Amino acid sequence: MLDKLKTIKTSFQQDIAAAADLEQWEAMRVKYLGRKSQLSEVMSMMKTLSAEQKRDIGKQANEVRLYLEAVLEDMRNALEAKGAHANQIDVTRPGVKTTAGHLHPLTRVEDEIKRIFLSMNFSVVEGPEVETEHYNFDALNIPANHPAREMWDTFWVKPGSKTAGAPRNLLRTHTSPMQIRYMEKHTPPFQIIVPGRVFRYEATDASHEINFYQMEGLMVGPDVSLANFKYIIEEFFKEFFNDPDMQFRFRPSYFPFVEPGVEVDIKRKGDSKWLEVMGAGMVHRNVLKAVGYDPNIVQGFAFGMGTDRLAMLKYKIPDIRFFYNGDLRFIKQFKK
Ligand code: YSA
Repeated sequence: MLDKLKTIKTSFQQDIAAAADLEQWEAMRVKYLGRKSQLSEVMSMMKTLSAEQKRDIGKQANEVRLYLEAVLEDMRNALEAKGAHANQIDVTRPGVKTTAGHLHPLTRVEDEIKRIFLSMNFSVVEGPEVETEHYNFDALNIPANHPAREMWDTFWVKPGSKTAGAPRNLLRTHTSPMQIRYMEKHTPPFQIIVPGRVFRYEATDASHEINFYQMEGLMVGPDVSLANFKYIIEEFFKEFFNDPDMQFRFRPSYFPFVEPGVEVDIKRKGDSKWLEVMGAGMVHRNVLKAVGYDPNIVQGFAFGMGTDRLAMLKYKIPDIRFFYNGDLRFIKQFKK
């Protein structure tokens, strides 16, 4: 037992030199003075000894205990004085530069579009990404089996109900369904834009994604005309591309929910060819009637543009897939 007491003391002396903070100090205290320590083992064996041995070994064991306690106490005071708490901040160390995140280029472009339309008194509204067939197609004057449905390759959502005739759901193929949802609940005059994510079941390439963003616009009121549309949209693009002298071309086009329908092309300073930037038109009489408006009293224009395509033009990005592949080397270029 005397040998054991000696070993405890030697091993303590070696160990204690390594205690650099209060956490390690506590581990040391438990190891040498805790209930399961070797010293406590020696103490509990005392009762097996004769009275004489007890006196002798008991005295030595007590001395070792007092020694351990004294050294530990000194050590603790020293560590506390140094402020060496395990979690303590060392204020003398040099600071670490924090890296702040930043907005994705598509978010920046969407924000910029919103800013311009808000300045023209438009409101921003949003709608669901999972839509019903009714809002995405039927209410927009695109009944089932209409060939125009081919314009929007669709991701259908598995039906939750097997009931025949239950409404079918889909991932919205454009932001136009929000025109209907908004008109059903509001009375003209109003002007809104609808930013949002849309989905199409089509092959991807440098200018096509299956998931991309659109910005819808709708203005309805008495005497709203195509001339109003032309003015607003020209103001918008001039500001968006910061090019007051850009040229515009309005070509006839077809969308079932407008009549007439137009396609807008722009040519900016330095562009060698016309760039197609949006589909638009005067809201079709059938659509106005379906939401309970009288088309002889109110008219409206609507438009839809691809946010990704505008971002590509603004920042000269050759491939839409860069926006989505999560490569930080690309994204970090858009830090302001
Ligand atoms: C037309 C008339 C209105 O009164 C209102 C809205 C519209 C737009 C219509 N809802 C629509 O979706 N037309 S579109 O199929 O031609 O798409 C509009 C824009 O989305 C395109 O001009 C293009 O910029 C973008 N787009 C279409 N498919 C895309 C895409 N962007 C990326 N990937 C795709 N796969």
